[in-house]
Amino acid sequence: MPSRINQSRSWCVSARVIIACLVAASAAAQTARQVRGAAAVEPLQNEPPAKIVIDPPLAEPLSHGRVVIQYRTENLHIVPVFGPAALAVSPRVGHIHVTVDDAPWVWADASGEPVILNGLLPGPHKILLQLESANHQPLDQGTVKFTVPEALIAASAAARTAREERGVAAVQPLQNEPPAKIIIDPPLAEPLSRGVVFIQYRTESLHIVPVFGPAALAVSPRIGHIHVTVDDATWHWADASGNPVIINGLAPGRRKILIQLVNANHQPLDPGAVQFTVPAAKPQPEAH
Ligand SMILES: [Cu+2]
Repeated sequence: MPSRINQSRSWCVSARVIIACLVAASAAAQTARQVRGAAAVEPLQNEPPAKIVIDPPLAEPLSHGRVVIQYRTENLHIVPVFGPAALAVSPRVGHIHVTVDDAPWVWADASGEPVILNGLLPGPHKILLQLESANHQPLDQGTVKFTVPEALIAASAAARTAREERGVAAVQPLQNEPPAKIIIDPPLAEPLSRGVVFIQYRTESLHIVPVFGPAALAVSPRIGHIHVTVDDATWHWADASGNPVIINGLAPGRRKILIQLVNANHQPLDPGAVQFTVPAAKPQPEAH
């Protein structure tokens, strides 16, 4: 059946043209490997070095005093997996450490979501994002500097309508939901003895989800996230990962961490606080 053969030949030719066009079009774009890193089957030693690429804070939220920093990683997957055994995992996994204004302490974030901070005082600020291996070894880092505007914060706070402040009214099914609650455990004893604050929590009648804004108030089941404040600071960071709160490097002494359950539009639903003592560093045994 020669006509069939001709048909399939001409199909092949046009398919080749299409493929050629597709290749040409995507040549400008990055390959999947360039963006996603090594495939999971490749040995770790073949992976190029891990990198972090950080954007400046989003301009519009910053004008309201809200700091939203997007970042992406190369050759490392952000995963909430920790410890020396995870160093052998391929593709490479890790997380970030966030430092605000040269503080001696950091918090760990393994969500891969943007870093969000609220309540920083007007003026210049500096956020350091360190890319860490699963065992907390630094791999790469970057700093963003920005200024929280003064006049705009006051202006926007005064100009807020009730609707902006409260968001849209919740729909009927949501009203039938029992109040959202947060249950916070004391910091785990073993990490705390090493100065690492590891706080687990769970929520009731609210799902922790990285979805924000007034429209999300109408979502049922109720969604929200947490705001974490250290030692009565003016500012807090937002966490919508549902992972434990991990802070390292706090100075020894009595500490207070506020973990506030908030709705998707950042209004408080249930405040939670843990108080604990960071022990003084144990003297290191002398090396012989
Ligand atoms: Cu929030």
